[in-house]
Amino acid sequence: MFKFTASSVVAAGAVAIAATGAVAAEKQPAAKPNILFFFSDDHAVNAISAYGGPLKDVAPTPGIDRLANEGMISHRTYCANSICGPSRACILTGKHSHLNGFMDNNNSHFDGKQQTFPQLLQGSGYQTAMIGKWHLHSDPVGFDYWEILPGQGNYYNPDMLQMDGSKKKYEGHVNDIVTERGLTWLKKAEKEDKPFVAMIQYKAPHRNWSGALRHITLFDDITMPEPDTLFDDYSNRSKALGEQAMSVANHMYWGHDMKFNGPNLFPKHFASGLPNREYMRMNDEQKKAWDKVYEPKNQKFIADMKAGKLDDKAITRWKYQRYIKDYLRSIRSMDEGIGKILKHLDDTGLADNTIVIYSSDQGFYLGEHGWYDKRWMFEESFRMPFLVRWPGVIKPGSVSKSLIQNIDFAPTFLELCGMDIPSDIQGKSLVPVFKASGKEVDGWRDAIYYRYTGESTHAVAAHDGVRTDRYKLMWLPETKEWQLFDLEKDPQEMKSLHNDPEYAQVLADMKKKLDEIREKYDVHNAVIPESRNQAKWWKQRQEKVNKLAAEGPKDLIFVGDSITQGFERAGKAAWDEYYADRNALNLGFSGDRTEHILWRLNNGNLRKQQKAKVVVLMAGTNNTGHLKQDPAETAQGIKMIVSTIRARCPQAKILVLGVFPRGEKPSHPLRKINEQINERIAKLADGERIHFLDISDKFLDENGVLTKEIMPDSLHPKQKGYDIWVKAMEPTLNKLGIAPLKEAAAAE
Ligand code: SGN
Ligand code: CA
Repeated sequence: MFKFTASSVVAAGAVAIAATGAVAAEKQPAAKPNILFFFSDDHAVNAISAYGGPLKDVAPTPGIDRLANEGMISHRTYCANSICGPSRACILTGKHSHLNGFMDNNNSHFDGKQQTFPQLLQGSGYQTAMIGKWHLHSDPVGFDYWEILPGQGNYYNPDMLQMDGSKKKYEGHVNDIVTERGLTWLKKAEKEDKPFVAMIQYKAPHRNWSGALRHITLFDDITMPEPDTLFDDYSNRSKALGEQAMSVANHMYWGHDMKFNGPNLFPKHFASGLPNREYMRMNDEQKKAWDKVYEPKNQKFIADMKAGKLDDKAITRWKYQRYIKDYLRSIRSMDEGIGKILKHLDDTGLADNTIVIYSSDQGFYLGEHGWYDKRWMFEESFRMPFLVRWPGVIKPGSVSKSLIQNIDFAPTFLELCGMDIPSDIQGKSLVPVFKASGKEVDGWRDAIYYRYTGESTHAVAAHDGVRTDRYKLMWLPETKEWQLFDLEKDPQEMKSLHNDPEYAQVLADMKKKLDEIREKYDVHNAVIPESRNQAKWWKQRQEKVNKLAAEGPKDLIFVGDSITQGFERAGKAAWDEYYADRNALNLGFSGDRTEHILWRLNNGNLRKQQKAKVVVLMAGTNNTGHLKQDPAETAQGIKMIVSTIRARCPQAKILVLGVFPRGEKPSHPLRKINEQINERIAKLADGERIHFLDISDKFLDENGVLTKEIMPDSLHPKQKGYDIWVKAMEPTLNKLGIAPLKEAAAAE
């Protein structure tokens, strides 16, 4: 741990205070503070007593509340994309999902090699650790130490993935284990002469909401207050609200969610199919303790149902009670764990020199709108808890209303650790907000951007939108609908005002705001994955190449558009000579722009390609040709493709080809655009995994003219063009690890 040398502390007077851990009226912040980041999964502000809320008295969270009492609570912290992996990716990168590439849980793989705050911190004199739930499909990068739950992780007797690739199984409840693993690391880190950044990330209270066994009788004799909107009928808003699959009434599993054993007896009321797998993980003794508590209640419910005592509403109410109590039970041991670690900081005198934050990846519906889960831009799931204690800087008991977003965490950590903030980070450092201790900050942001891509799980419609201090505008592309809410008059978001003539001006202003904020955050087609499945040939080709990819690892993969696909037509002879026997795969699709390639790569084209050796990429000319797209945008699309390949093919070298010249003469406007793309993407080369090669000149005569002999339509090479291409590229492929042609032949 960082001990308090004079240079580490702004004011010499603080040294003594910090070292003794004494509470002093005038604390001085350390120059190199430690950062302890507590993070959880799906914790709604309504389930934290410091936020007030209806459950504050029945289910207090004293551990977390300490941070509000001794520091600041933020009432306006929002995620950029309300699901797990995406929120975490936003936090690591300081960028919105479309620029960090992790758009959704189901299809995305996080490219850990992109710029992230832990990597930037490595080598800066900080020790970094990540312990607990990670959920980004790839291993953590940039941490000196990590130990993570695989995927979603388990509540009981969980496994944890180790840095060496092995798994370790721990007995007990996951919250207790994360706390213990966190403490163990902290105790080691304390002995080092370096400050630390530690991320201690709990699984709770994620579905299926399971408490430590010592807590499963909590709230037994209480009826939890119901939210006003438990029976929301979704009138006055888009019909998409009624089409999700996350309602307490209709989408709770008999086993998994409601904790019944045995077959679903009442299929009209309970979704069946998924048993409680957490129960199956318990040992006999744990099962016994569990059954003792759950079985009598379950049997009573079954008897009441059979006796016809419960109508539909009563059943929903019963389900809500079981749900909310289990959810709150799963929080209790986490809150205890946080309390325990905070006490450890007190006992060791570290508290004064450590900035402590509590947050969660998104909010959650606790029955509001009849729902559980998240994803929507409505307040309950859009909001994140955010509490921070910074002794000597933040006044105890501060309350902040500044608009904060999870993309702000990375730049905040960097600034707190004395690092520069790279200019492509989209979030803002929160240090001014912290220093303001609840006062308004001049020039702070006035709007937050949100974007949810849509995912099959829970069938929530894709949407994006903007929230200001008072209003929220949402756009649902599938149904082409606007939703507008006045949060001051309608905090529960029960009526969209987009058609209300009295709000016509507000609507116009908010639409403008949305346009501006999309532009500000580079939300443009080139980086937003898009399928072309509506074209039959494209869908079929997609299925065909997915099958080829799934057959097993290829050595050499070509990613691109019609120019790449042309290896199957005009370039067939060249392909046959050069690549047919070199375990190669052609992922070229005619007409594809960067956004279509992005979609494909996350939807099967690179399945099972973790061992690919070289991926050749040429893309962008259709962004130019179809849209005359700004080369900066197209280059950003190519950058996202490279990032996606890096995540999916962690061993591959990526050869980015300069986009081939198009248009006959050098002055052709589209040729110029492609040249500008190339200037930009040349910079993607990192001397390690990413390489750039521009062979444009080889296609041109001495006057820079693209002759018909090489590309008859001034865009697509004919046979001669393909010959030029493969020959010009061969030495680079060899350098990158593809055995030279002759050797390949000889090896057979
Ligand atoms: C699981 C849950 C979903 C939840 C997602 C995403 N189902 O799929 O209810 O929305 O995780 O959650 S479960 O049957 O496995 O419980 S997230 O927090 O990881 O984004
Ligand atoms: Ca989550």
